[in-house]
Amino acid sequence: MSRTGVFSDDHAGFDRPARRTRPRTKDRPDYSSKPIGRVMTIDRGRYRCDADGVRVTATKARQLGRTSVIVGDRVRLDGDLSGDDGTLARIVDVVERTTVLRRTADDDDPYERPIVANADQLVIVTALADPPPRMGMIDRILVAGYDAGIDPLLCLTKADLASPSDLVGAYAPLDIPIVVVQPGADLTDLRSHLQGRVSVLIGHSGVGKSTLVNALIPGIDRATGDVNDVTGRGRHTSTSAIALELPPPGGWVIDTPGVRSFGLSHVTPATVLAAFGDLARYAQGCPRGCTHRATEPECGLDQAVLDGRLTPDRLASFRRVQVEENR
Ligand SMILES: Nc1nc2c(ncn2[C@@H]2O[C@H](COP(=O)(O)OP(=O)(O)OP(=O)(O)O)[C@@H](O)[C@H]2O)c(=O)[nH]1
Ligand SMILES: [Mg+2]
Ligand SMILES: [Zn+2]
Repeated sequence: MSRTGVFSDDHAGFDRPARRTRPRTKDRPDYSSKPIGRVMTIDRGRYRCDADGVRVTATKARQLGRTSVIVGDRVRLDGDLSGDDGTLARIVDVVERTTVLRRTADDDDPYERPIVANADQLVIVTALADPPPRMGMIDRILVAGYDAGIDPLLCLTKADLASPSDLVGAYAPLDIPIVVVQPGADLTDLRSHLQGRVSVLIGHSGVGKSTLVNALIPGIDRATGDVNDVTGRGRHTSTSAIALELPPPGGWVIDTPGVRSFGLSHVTPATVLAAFGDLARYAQGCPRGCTHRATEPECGLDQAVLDGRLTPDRLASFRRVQVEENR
């Protein structure tokens, strides 16, 4: 077919009347009265759900097609909800998500990977040593949280191995809650932050996410793993995300597998700047359209460093996570 032929075909398509879509209620049944469960974990196409305290295993109904169902989703359940051994319920609908935490494999990866749904708190778990803390990682997870509209909480573990003062100092300007823990620590402060909320724990392998969950939920017995002496990294002990209910006064924590990287190709520069709340005010003096990159001659952020209002570390940390617009 000639080139012009292709073009005229396209135009013919343009003039075709839009396919009529029938109202949704006629397309499929109304499931709004079906009970709601929360997806706790997913294993080989089986969705383990909590339905009012009953543990129900479900499959995804065929009519949901490619609709994704992820840990933390609230789903309408149909079929056998007894939770008895060998019974299977069906997920017939997914309740609109309040939040979705996403990451990409790296900053060039076009595919967003939703991690969890409906979390309202993002607990950035960082070990003070073994594995050593990486501010770049903390910053990236922070940005993803702001992008998703999830409140951050910085949880510094292994305070028995190193002092938290440097990291606490570095993040103090951001005004986010910080809790410091170590084996046998009093968890009252952490518990009060988790109470009544759905919190997702994110961090490198080996930082102690599952150890924390075990301390918070008596008898839960999540597997924990050693940190490799040679690489200084965890061994990716947890392999899938799981949502677990906290004892009274309640709330949920979602333990996730350790992440190696946290790509942000789905995030815009404005979101990144908003995540660095203390920097936004220095950027008010920037020329119009300033990208705030190191190559901008008159960026207000560089000026703030020169004036001593902003530390070079903090600016460097912001520039590390800067992403291209509309990538
Ligand atoms: N010294 C010390 N060790 C800790 C602390 N918290 C956890 N650990 C140890 O760190 C290792 C890794 O802990 P995990 O809880 O398995 O880490 P994780 O973040 O769940 O790791 P992944 O599941 O691989 O992502 C285990 O050997 C824990 O006993 C702490 O506060 N101090
Ligand atoms: Mg774990
Ligand atoms: Zn600027």
